[in-house]
Amino acid sequence: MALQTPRTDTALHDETQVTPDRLAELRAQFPILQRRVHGRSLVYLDNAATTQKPRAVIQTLDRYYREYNANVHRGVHTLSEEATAAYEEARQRVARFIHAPSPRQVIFTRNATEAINLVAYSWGAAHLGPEDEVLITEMEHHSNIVPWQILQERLGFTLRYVPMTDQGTLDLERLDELLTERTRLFAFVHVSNVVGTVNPVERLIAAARQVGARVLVDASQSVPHMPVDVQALDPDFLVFSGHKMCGPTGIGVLYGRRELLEAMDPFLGGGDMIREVTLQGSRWNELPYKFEAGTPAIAQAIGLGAAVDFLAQVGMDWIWQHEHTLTRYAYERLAEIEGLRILGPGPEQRGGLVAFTLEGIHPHDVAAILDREGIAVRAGHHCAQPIHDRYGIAASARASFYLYNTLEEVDRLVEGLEKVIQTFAL
Ligand code: C6P
Repeated sequence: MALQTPRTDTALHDETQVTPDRLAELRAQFPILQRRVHGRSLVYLDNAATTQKPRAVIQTLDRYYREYNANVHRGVHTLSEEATAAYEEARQRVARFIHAPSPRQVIFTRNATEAINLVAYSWGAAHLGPEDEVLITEMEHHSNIVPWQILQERLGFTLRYVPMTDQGTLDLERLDELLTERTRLFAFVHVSNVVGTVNPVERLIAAARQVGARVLVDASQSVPHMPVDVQALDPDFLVFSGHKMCGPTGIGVLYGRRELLEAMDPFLGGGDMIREVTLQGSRWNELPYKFEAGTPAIAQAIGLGAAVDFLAQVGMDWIWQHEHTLTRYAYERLAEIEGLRILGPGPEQRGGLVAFTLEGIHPHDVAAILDREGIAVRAGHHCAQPIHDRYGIAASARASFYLYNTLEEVDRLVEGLEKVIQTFAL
């Protein structure tokens, strides 16, 4: 298991016991969970796509717009100073949350996708040529495939893939052969958004280091769900999205090793990322501003700061443990359903999600019928077509959990799936 030493410093609740009281108290902080959909109480199981927002985050956004909405780093007036202070404080909160050595190493982007593109264009374009290789895996989300394919067209490097086993884990036996002295970058997903596999991130980073390759970790499905310590892991780059961890949409994070970020050229040009502009040329601002051109997502960053505080208070160990309980239960109950095939490894090797197919029933039909029961799951290829190709299928249905989900909701899912099967048996 790729979990690191559990953090206790910020966890106010260190009990890992998932009690009904504790859950009810947490659920009460998410107003949307009171909603009814098609006359049924909402069962929200699409958390890998995006999570719901607690009152603390909603109120933070509301307060920003009501009380101190202004542009940052530009004005000397009170509102601008307050907005700047809150924006920079959010960066510090995020840095603390992932144990970054300095907030300067936390670059705010729009999302994980933009963070990967930033690395591709700012680092990749300067370091990759026809002799080089970039290694990714068959298990990646499109956002960690397509930027490298686009860049490959331009720069002519070789893009290689670590294959996936039938069990939905990485074929680590192939690693020695795939990581060579030509590999400049190994970019891989920490937790898969389809098969749920928790990859052995320490081992993968150590293997990359042996051949001198840089490492990018796509932590979109890990940072929201488990303690992640970037100093303990020590990747060169690590990315994630705010909206998958109780934060607003439109805000993501690139964490980077300082000397690499210092040496990289900007990704986008414009206001705020410069120290000086003349008609002859420009000089870049210091970190992190060099990578934050234009007016940033101010409210969203401040909202993300509130989200990481909320998660730290709940306790990342507790969240991981709770999701594991739900996943193990879901895995067992779903495995009882005839014709249902779960993609990926057993519950001990996976994060809080289960993607599956139902024999003879299209995943979109599964999701549409579940929706009539008030249950939100995702259907499709989940922006990971190569994984589905690997299994010879076009799509799957996926239930993904978060800190507010309950065992009763897993039961509702199973009942819903029984209805789906009955509908198609008619
Ligand atoms: N996966 C899902 O339903 P963005 O869109 O940039 O916030 O996140 C991209 C991304 C990158 N890596 C992984 C492992 C992901 O799961 C995602 C987003 C969502 O599975 C939306 S497609």
